[in-house]
Amino acid sequence: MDRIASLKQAAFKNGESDGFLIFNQANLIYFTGFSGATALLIPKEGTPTLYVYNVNYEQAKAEGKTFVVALVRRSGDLLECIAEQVKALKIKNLALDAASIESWLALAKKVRGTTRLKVQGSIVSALRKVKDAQEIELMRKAAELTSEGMRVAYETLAPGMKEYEVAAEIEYTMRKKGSYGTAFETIVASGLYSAFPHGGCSDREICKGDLVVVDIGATYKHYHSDMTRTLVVGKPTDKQKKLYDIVKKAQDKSLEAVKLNVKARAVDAAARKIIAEAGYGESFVHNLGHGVGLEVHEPPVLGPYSKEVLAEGNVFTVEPGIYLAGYGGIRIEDTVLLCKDGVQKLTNGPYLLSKE
Ligand SMILES: [Mn+2]
Repeated sequence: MDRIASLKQAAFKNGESDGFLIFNQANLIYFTGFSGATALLIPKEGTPTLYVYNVNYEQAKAEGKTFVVALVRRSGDLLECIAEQVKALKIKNLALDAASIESWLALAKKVRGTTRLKVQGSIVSALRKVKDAQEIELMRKAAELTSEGMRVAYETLAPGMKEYEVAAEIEYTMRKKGSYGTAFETIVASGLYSAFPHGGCSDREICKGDLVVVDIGATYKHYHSDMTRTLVVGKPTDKQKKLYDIVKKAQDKSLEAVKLNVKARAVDAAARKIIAEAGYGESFVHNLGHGVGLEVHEPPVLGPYSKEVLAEGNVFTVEPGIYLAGYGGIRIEDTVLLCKDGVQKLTNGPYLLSKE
């Protein structure tokens, strides 16, 4: 079933809504495959309307063949165009995936007396959590490119290099092999900066003995991926080895816990238990993982407070870490796919603490 048909089934089946308005950029790409649209109106019956500005109009007509393409001449006209169409189609209950407060109030005013608005973003989010075959293929490709980048990170890292030089080699390779861009700003965080989960990438020179957290992601046709490895430039100390083994074991145990219909928080707990038992519970300062897809962070969340249940077709990260301020940090992350018969790693690469 195509994605719009799935949305219609989920949103309109009980008669609560008879139209769905999509504003969120990733959701627009999900339903249209096109990144230049501003809004999409999906009525219960008939052809959806794609709203685009002049700058993207010709491309939308070329790429959005299954939609009515409506030209919006000025930004102030968008809600007016939508309101007219909503009234023409006699939509009584319009669901929205998201809207700014200003847009919501303005649209509500324009359709007052004819149409009620309600937020139903979770319907789209539930669809997007379960990747279809086409999405999985694109995500495999994105993950493959990311793994290539990580291979280059291992090859390149050496004392005396600046963090940004390593990032440049990684990004060059991913791009050269077909990546459309990076899923987020590349992290090459060395020394004390490795203790900051979002340590970034600076002009710092990498020193012998440093822990270096490399967190990267390629994109492929709008799909993201996410992978982290940590290594020591030079010979690791006993403490570095010990911390690495704890994090690796936490990842292994949580991956063992990933199964169909398992609570996401149970998977988080499997990793957290290993780290806590080793005495570093307070130093695992983030969730175990997050969904990946058209966005690098999307549902399902794998954390202690998550209410999600994992299902076939979910793609998410498994990324335990230990961060010790004033010392350094270690994180290991892979993007994985939950299949009928178990979990599959989409990102692939060795788990080596050092090249020595
Ligand atoms: Mn991540």
